[in-house]
Amino acid sequence: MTSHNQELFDESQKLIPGGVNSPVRAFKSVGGTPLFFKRGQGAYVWDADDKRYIDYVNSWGPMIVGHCHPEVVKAVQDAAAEGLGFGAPTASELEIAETLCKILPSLEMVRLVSSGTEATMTAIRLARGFTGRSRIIKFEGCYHGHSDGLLVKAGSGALTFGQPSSSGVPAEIAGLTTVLDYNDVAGLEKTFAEIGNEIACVIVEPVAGNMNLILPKREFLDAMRNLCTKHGAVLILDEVMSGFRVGLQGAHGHFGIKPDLITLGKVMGGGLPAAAFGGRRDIMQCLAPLGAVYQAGTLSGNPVAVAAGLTTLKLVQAPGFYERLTKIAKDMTEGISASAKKHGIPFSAQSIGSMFGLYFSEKAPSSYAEVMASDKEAFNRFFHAMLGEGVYLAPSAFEAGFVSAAHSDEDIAVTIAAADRVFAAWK
Ligand code: HOZ
Repeated sequence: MTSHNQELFDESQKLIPGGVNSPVRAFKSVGGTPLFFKRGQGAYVWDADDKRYIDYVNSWGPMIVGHCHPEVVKAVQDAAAEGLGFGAPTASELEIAETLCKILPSLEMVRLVSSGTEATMTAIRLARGFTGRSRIIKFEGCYHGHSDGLLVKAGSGALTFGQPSSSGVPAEIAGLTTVLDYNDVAGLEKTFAEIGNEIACVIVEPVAGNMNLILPKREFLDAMRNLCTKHGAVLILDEVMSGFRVGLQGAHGHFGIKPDLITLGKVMGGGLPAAAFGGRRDIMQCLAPLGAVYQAGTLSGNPVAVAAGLTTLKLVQAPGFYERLTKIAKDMTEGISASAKKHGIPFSAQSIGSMFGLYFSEKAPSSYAEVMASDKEAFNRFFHAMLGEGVYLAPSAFEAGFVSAAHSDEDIAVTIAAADRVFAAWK
């Protein structure tokens, strides 16, 4: 019998480039046919063939309370019944701004946008407007959305297809982006010593999740903070992925590092398109209509998206919420690692908060080069075998995974047992 996934993919490719609306969905690096999903509930998603999977992609991060949480769905329905959008201020925008600023003391002011790409793109423009400088620093393998100057040696889908620097980006723009190695303090110091007074900002994922999961070294975080302060550059922590994932206060709260600006998305939209950037008041006051740095959006602060985000942000503040997520992510990575060890397979895994990384290498990588040295073919084989077992992991060796509050202890045990069967048959 033909798979409905295959039929849908065949038809989609006739109308949609590559059959997908975002490249990383295309299964290009793992091979095979992308799954077309029709339903999600709690920890599970169902594909077009009605096969159920335990979901560790969680819409690439947002579904931290699980799919279709009844309170989130109700809030969305209630908001939709009042109006799908006004293109004018609403009380719920104020409420989510208050919520964000209360949870994250680094936010003195915040502006809502609709996607992580918008948030990072605007944060960079703001840093340039504030400093009057043009150059930016990013790190190889970090992904900050798809605006021109950030698609230079990027991670996520760009990395998946072996094209980390996009065609179509003018050399004049790419030339303003200096790319350094993640966790490389000496590289940072050297660059600041050479061109420190030209650097508008450093943008970084404080926990990198778009080249698999890479944890920051303490000295790397401190060096970025100190060098930006010393040279008058803006430190932008891109917490689109790690925000409300590593913990309630994101990676910067976890590590105790003070940003000048942060970017948020994913969880704060509860699955709908809402994102934000914010930080120091003196910088944020440069934004129009107060200042000369322009940014706008018809859908910014959309009431339905804000309702989903607000309700999700309420749910994640429940006592013990992050403790449990941290525990199940750790239980799972330790369980899968122990199984790989038992079967003599070079493998490692780690987690932080509700994010996890699985690597076909002896030890967890700490740089882009180490990620690239891991066994990608082994990951692809594992990915497909786990799909067969009813476990949906990100379809790329270069993405972090996510647990949600809907994953039960039983789901975690089932996943570890599935990995054990896969490794037992590995030869
Ligand atoms: N940041 C997400 C994955 N790393 C984006 C998902 C996408 O590119 O579709």
